[in-house]
Amino acid sequence: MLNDTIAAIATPLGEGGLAVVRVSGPRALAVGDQCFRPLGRGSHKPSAAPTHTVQYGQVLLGQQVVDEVLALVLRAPRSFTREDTVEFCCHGGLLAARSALEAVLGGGARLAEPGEFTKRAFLNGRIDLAQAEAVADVIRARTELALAAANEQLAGKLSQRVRELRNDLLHTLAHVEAHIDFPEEDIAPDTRAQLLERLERAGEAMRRLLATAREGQLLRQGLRAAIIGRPNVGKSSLLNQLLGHDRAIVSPIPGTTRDTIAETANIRGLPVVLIDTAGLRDSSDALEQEGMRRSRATVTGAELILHVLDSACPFSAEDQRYLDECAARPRIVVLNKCDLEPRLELPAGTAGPRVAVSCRTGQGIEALKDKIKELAWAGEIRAEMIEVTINSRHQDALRRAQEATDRTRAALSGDLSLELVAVDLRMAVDAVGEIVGQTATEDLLDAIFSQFCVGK
Ligand SMILES: Nc1nc2c(ncn2[C@@H]2O[C@H](COP(=O)(O)OP(=O)(O)O)[C@@H](O)[C@H]2O)c(=O)[nH]1
Ligand SMILES: [Mg+2]
Repeated sequence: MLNDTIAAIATPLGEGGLAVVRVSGPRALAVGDQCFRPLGRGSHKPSAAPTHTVQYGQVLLGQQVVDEVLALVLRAPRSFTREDTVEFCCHGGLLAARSALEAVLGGGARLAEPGEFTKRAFLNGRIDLAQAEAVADVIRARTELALAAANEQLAGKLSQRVRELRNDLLHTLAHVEAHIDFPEEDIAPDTRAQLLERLERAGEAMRRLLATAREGQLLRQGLRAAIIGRPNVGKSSLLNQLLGHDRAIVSPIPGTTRDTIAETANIRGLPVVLIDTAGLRDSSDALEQEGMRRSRATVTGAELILHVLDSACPFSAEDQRYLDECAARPRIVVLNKCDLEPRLELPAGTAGPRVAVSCRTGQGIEALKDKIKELAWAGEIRAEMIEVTINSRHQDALRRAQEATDRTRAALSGDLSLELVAVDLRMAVDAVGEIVGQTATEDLLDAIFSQFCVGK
């Protein structure tokens, strides 16, 4: 598969300043030669260009000039894919990039699948699987903290810990297997104790890695926070305030927001997916009923509830219903419209922290952000906390490794046959290896790389 040459547009489709057409594979330079005409003194065809140089010229589709470009030439193995690579820096806009891509495909390249450049970087040993996933995390990062975590993983912080763990398990496995090969030599009690101690250490390393799953999920998927409350209390206004721009329609007419709106806000570096709901009140209007059905589903799936109340209105039975509905959920009671004369009296014993805000003046919004951050992430966020943050795939692999390690320990201390011990230990080694791709099936690779964009 790796002996063909792939190509794709690596930039988003649409009008823009520049678009990049990327070509990688053993024939990349030859393909480049076919469709690139160097212009001016000192410019060369890709095959004649030194590595890591930029050549100025034109892309030709047949005899037709389709764009004036800069061609970046990177020779194997000093490229992202470790293959010969040519990148054409075209004018932005759909047609120029598409025509350049067509020229490249006409020259003998084939259209790349999603994530195929990164997959080649992995298959050619430039990065491991956890680092390849980090490439996608970098692209998708929505806050600076999420980006910092992705960059740590790309730099290999997680990979290093996983490799140490796997080596430790392998070492133990080698020991056990050596004894299987010489069954007449019984395993000495102190050797057995040493092996158990090693396994204990490995189990501890797994626990420490698994403990980062929540942060990993938070940084990658964001915290889902539903904004609820009766009509006209200022839910849409609060969404706009927390986003820092107007997204939802704010209006004095109750029932304006009929659909749920979800937008990611950057709150103290954490991505928080804010969901403005259409209200949970009863209505005979079909559209509103559908809106309400979705609201209920949203509220059920949210990890945090922001219950907005109008502090300028007396407490009502409807407010009570909302309070009851989310009594047992992590919740912040947001007392909005604090710029007006206060008329609200909350019932005694209302659970959850309270923050008084005004979406009109912005008062209290920063305090609300602090409270949201506090509930999402206990304590200060320090750099070393985001060095390693595993994703759900890593979590699944580590859990299997942990179970297998626990079984190994039980078997070893219970004097079971060493063959059985070895089987479980091998499972643990393989599960840990999946994280960095040392044990990876074609299905697993497909599942990971198909989530990438084309051209990456
Ligand atoms: N005085 C005052 N009015 C507000 C405040 N927040 C929202 N409003 C007004 O309350 C009305 C309803 O707001 P909206 O955000 O649409 O409420 P929703 O129905 O809960 O989404 C609008 O007229 C807003 O301008 C506030 O903090 N102070
Ligand atoms: Mg609204």
